[in-house]
Amino acid sequence: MSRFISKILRHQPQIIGIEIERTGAWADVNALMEGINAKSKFHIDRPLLEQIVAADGKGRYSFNADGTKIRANQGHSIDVVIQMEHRTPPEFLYHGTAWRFMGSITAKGLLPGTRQFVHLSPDYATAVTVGYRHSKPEQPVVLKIHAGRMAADGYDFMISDNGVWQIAHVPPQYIEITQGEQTDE
Ligand code: HQG
Repeated sequence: MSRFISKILRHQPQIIGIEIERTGAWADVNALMEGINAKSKFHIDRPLLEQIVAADGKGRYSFNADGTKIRANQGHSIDVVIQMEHRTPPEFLYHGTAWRFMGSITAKGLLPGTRQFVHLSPDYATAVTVGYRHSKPEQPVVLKIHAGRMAADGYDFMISDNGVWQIAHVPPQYIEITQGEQTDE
């Protein structure tokens, strides 16, 4: 159910016949629930939706102040504008991916693909989990991003409300391929 909601709020609201506001990426909560109930195999009510939002391990969703609207905090492919904090990053951020993408990544750097931004993880372990989504059953490759150097060179980093770092592009010269286990120290 959470995956389905994420698909609706980030990528394809039209599959249940709802709209997402461009500014803020908000969807009307009642429209979302009615759309899901009318046009999918799922059944949802307000308590279940609140439970999904509260229980989400990555804080993927937020309600607005009066609880009438809901959004995904990051990860959109549809054209929305979410206010994100522009923040100086730590010296290193991480990106987990699959080895089969490395030829292209080495040549072009990290590109957002269908999403609005490249997503970077604050730590190695999170990047491993993200990388597995594309590399399974093989081990992912974890890239160490020289974020501090990028920031010093004028690159603009943002962080979503749920703590995912976002950037438009990471050029190849800031990307280091890590070998095996590594800690942040
Ligand atoms: C790769 C999940 C070829 C990139 C996660 C990635 C994340 C390139 C794939 C969030 C490339 C895009 C996003 C290039 C990048 N050539 N491939 N030049 N540049 N790629 O799923 O970062 O669970 O759109 O390495 O936790 O994997 O959905 O991005 O493998 O935060 O909330 O192109 O999705 O969050 O894949 O994951 P994705 P991602 P949720």
